[in-house]
Amino acid sequence: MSDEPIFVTRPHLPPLDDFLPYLRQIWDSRKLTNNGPFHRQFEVALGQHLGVDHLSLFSNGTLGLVTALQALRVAGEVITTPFSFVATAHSLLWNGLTPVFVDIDPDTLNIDPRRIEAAITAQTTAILPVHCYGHPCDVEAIQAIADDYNLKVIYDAAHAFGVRDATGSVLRHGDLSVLSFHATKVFNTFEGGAIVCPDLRTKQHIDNLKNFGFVNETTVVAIGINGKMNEFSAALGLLQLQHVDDALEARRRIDEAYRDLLRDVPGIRCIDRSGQTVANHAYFPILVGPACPVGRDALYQRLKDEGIHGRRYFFPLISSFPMYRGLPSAARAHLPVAHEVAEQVLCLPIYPGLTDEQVAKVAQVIRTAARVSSAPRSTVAVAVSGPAQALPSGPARA
Ligand code: T4K
Repeated sequence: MSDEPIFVTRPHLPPLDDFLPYLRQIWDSRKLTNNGPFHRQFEVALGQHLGVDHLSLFSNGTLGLVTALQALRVAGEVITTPFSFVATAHSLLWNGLTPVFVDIDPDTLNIDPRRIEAAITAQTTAILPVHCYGHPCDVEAIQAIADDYNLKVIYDAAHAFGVRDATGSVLRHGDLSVLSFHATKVFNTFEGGAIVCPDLRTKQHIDNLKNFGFVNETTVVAIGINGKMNEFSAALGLLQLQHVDDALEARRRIDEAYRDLLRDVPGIRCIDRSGQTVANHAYFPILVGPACPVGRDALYQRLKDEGIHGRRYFFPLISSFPMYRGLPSAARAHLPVAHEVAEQVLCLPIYPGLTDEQVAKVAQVIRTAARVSSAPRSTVAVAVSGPAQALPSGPARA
């Protein structure tokens, strides 16, 4: 087996030769950005792929979040989760908003809707939940609260590309949903993002906002920003759409293999994905509980010593960072579940191209560290580039 380091993820890219004709077109046309032909094609193709009617492409997910909050004129306090990537809350500070952290559900690791109501004040105008690791939030409960209190709901859907629940794309919920196509995501355009909008009018407003507020050559109608996706990213996105289903299927098999290989390790919990009709297997988080003979940080280090670079997403909690820790809602006593999870979580490597040997190696290091017999109960082949007949088949269902 190769001794190359195994990272938590590796960007999925199409064959370079397939991308060269797109580059040639960009070179020939000299159209590099500002709503070029690839941008227009990709926007349409992506909407069709995701099953949403209106979306606006962005240069990254963070600018998408910042702009979504601007577009809905969110003010005052916004209820959000502390268990996310720091960009979620930073988008609030960039808009002069006050984050109000609410604890998470111990099963889904998403914001706990049962705790939202108690956090609402006269200043609350919106909820910013995150479909963490691509697991859908309890969208119905969140919407019911938003309706009762007249709050906007903006989903940070950075992890939720392609995720579907019983009613269709999870991206159709709330007032807006924001995707990320960063290199580390299940679907990447090098860097990129998108805002999913409920109607054309909102999309047009957001299109203006991401282009400095221009509506034509001489008219500026809003304090916009530069959030536009360039032609290179849009062209890559178009090409990536041809490969994304295979990539998600490869991830599904790895997810299934980890679950099988880690099933009998004491104190290790894999997160249940019930509620998703179609999952995207964006991350493979495990929780290393007290019943595990090795602690989370020791396990993280043991893996690292073996060249396996898992990540403790999302430790520390956002509420622990200096710019947030003074907020009343950031108090540890207020967020017991989030703290416990952040201290136990470890995301294992998962990406198309991770071989069955590598998956087995990751599981074996964990089993050895936890002093479980080296022979797993059963073995699942996960050769994502190997012969399909040896592998579990079927659609990417949770
Ligand atoms: N909301 C949520 C919930 C998010 O998770 C994120 C981003 C956002 C909003 C903001 O969306 P963007 O503005 O990014 O579109 C990474 C990503 O930079 C970040 O996009 C992502 N979330 C976050 C969860 O993870 P780091 O600092 O952990 O990335 P980094 O560079 O350490 O990469 C992790 C591993 O991936 C590396 O060890 C190797 C591999 N890698 C990474 C890159 C960038 C590659 O093989 N090639 C690459 O080009 O934050």
